[in-house]
Amino acid sequence: MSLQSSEITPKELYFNRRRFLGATAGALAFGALPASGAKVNPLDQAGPMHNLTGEQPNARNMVTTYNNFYEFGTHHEDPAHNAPAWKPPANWTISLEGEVAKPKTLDLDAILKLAPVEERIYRHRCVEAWSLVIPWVGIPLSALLKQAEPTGNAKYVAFESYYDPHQMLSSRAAGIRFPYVEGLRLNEAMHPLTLLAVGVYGESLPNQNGAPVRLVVPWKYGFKGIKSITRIRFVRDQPPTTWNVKWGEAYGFYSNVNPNRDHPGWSQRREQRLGGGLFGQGTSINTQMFNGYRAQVAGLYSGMDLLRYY
Ligand SMILES: Nc1nc2c(c(=O)[nH]1)N[C@H]1C(S)=C(S)[C@@H](COP(=O)(O)O)O[C@H]1N2
Ligand SMILES: [Mo]
Repeated sequence: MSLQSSEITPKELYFNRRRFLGATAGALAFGALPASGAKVNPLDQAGPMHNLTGEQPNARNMVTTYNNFYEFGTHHEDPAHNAPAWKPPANWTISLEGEVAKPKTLDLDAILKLAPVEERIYRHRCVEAWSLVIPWVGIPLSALLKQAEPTGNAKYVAFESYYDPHQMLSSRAAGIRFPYVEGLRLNEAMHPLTLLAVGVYGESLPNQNGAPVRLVVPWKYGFKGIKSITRIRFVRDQPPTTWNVKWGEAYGFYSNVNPNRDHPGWSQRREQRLGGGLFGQGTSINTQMFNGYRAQVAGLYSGMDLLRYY
């Protein structure tokens, strides 16, 4: 299937410093090479931006200061205060393990060469019923997963975040188990909308948004978008996931955005789209099935009772 891009957003809608369509990428397209020895930032070569929402992205300031990253605090403002001091290991790698023909460990440079780096604007619907519109930069996760050549036994993909107890909260203080883990069914992980993000707003990910590399699954609640990934395992059985272990009735394995399946504590029918309004409190809007990506992803769940497999 191909991605339905509702439009290519005019660059002024996004940021006046969206360099790639203007300076850098244009120059590269016309054959001008960077000065010899200069390292080209793959983010500078991102192709045209695809807006998969038809909506205008939130202001950068909102997306980088209103976060969930329990390793750096349990309040929305905490990660922007605490995460910037964190020094991720210099040579970040992701290992591919488990039910694969070719287990391997790749560093970020290698990962960014696997597919053209893209910019995609997605809706981001947190399970807490707020939402944002975010311009990510990354590659399809499938490009990375294929490298390991998953065997026929690989039915699910399990992800693990980096965890350093000396620089991050304890599990006890955060109230969830660390390292943070997440999981997808293999065909969800291979879906072309599933993004391995390395940037946002045309720049590398700020620590609070999951530096240097995180998952974005736009038709699922935000907590499926595991941050600061170091390890990916292909497995036979549905893997444990952090929020499901914490409270299964509230946080299902699938966690597809579904206005018909309430959280035990609140309705999921509507969401607060943050950013607008007199005080930046946003506006209340209807939540869409699969967060508005029904046409692209409903086929993954045909025949499944989505109130049972929530
Ligand atoms: N490792 C880790 N990943 C995580 C979380 C977390 O606490 N730890 N929070 C999740 C939740 S609940 C959401 S809504 C998104 C938030 O991403 P953002 O801060 O970039 O908007 O990250 C998800 N990924
Ligand atoms: Mo969330």
